Amino acid sequence: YTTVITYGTFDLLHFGHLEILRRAKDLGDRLIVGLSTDEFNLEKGKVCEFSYERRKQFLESLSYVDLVIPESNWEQKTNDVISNDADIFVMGSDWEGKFDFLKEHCEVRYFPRTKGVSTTELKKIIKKQ
Ligand code: C2G
Repeated sequence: YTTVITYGTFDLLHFGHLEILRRAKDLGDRLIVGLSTDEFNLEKGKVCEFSYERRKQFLESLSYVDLVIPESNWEQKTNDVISNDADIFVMGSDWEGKFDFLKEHCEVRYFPRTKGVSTTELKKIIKKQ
């Protein structure tokens, strides 16, 4: 029974998000997503279009996602991995190497980002309408 965990803001959910969630789920039986809270997003310098509850609703509607937990700081990943018995930690390649400290607790995998889509780009398109 393999548990996979990943983290993100997942604002304006798009196929780049779907791709990494699909690939993460494909590695195991259960996928947990640490979803950045609105407050933590401010710390990350991100302003979301959708609230935490809305973004959580979107993720929970996906067959790939089994559990959504709040991500409220940079320090919680090790405890999350341990307390959820996560076997594999997954992030997109823009984070390559940044979470290798988790390797003493679980496998760490970075997947290539999906080209041609980003929340930032989507916002630009929407704002032009
Ligand atoms: N992603 C991707 N391809 C894209 C866009 C995003 O593979 N075109 C991946 C990112 O690499 C990340 C995940 O989708 O693994 C979520 O992306 P964001 O919501 O932008 O997450 P981010 O703000 O990078 O937050 O503690 C980790 C942070 O919470 C990650």
